[in-house]
Amino acid sequence: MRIERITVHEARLPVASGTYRTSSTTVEALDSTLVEIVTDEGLSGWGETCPLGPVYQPHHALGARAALERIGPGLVGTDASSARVVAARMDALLGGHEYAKAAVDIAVLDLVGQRLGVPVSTLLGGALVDRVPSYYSVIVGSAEASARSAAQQVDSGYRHVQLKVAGRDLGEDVAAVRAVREAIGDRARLTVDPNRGMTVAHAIQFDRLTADIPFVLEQPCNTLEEMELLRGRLDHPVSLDETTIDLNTVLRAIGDRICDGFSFKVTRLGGLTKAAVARDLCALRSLPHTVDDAWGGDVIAAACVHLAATVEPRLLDGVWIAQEYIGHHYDPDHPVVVEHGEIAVPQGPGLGVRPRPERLTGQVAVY
Ligand code: 0XW
Ligand code: MG
Repeated sequence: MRIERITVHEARLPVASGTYRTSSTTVEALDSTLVEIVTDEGLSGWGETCPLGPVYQPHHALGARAALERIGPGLVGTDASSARVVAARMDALLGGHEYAKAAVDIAVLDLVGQRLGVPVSTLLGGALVDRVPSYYSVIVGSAEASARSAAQQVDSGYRHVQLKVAGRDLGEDVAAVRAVREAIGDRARLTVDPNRGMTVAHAIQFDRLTADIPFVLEQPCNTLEEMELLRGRLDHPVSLDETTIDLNTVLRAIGDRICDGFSFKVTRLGGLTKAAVARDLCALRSLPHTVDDAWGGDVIAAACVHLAATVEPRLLDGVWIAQEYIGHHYDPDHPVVVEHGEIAVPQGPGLGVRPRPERLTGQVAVY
């Protein structure tokens, strides 16, 4: 099964509610990059990578496309029956740029699954469940707005809420956390995510001022070194998101006991093949983690859900997908959706979703 053609597509994904806001960035529309790999046997596999704008992390849409321009022509003719073979070829063509290579890795697993007639979750070790829990991300806002949104989502079935904070007065963050806790009580677990927006001193003060409220504090500070300074000084458990830039950092964070869990982004780690290694490292130390991506449509959502289905349920902290904020599907016949706080694992071979090209914005390149 050789790669005959690679088409790079783009999809403009407006935020249905208007804006998505974290401490560091506000976005109104996302620019997603999709990779379609066609083989000499006539199969086509899909992958997707969609950074949350250019500021959330050091990845951006045009960077992904530039990397694919460098890699794409050299992949034509490569054996697509092994993600490892394709990964080695990509590394020989371009160093780094894992978030772009991730889209190719996902597309190759989609192809292999279709060829073998099995879902991608089977290639990743096998699904343990047929539905995975999701969580709702409440954007930075006033205490009242945050509490209203959190309560609404818990009423609709979510059992885990992530509250975005930071980038403003500490008192406002404390008020928002208190209001959300009052609104949802014990009906849902709470994660509070400053998205790197706190200093070490702020994080310690914030932790003390909210010590009576149970939540996980996700990535309060900017660097791994700052996160390391928090070790042993907080009451709340801590998870890492943005600083887990690669598998080596995950290994270091686990070995150095910097965190109690992770919020993983599949494309940041380099795709499903590498994210599955992160899953296994976490299992060794019973560390809970999410399986998410920064943004994107049905393709990356399906990829996350397939991997999440293979995670020991007690360690799966949820699967965030952008669907709630998009209101658009590439594959209206097999949309990946949250229902009552859960997502069904796509059935059928491969990823189980087939984007309709007319539902994307256009073709960027053909190799
Ligand atoms: C909630 N997310 C998974 C979606 C946005 O990309 C931000 C991210 C996070 O946890 O930082
Ligand atoms: Mg986060």
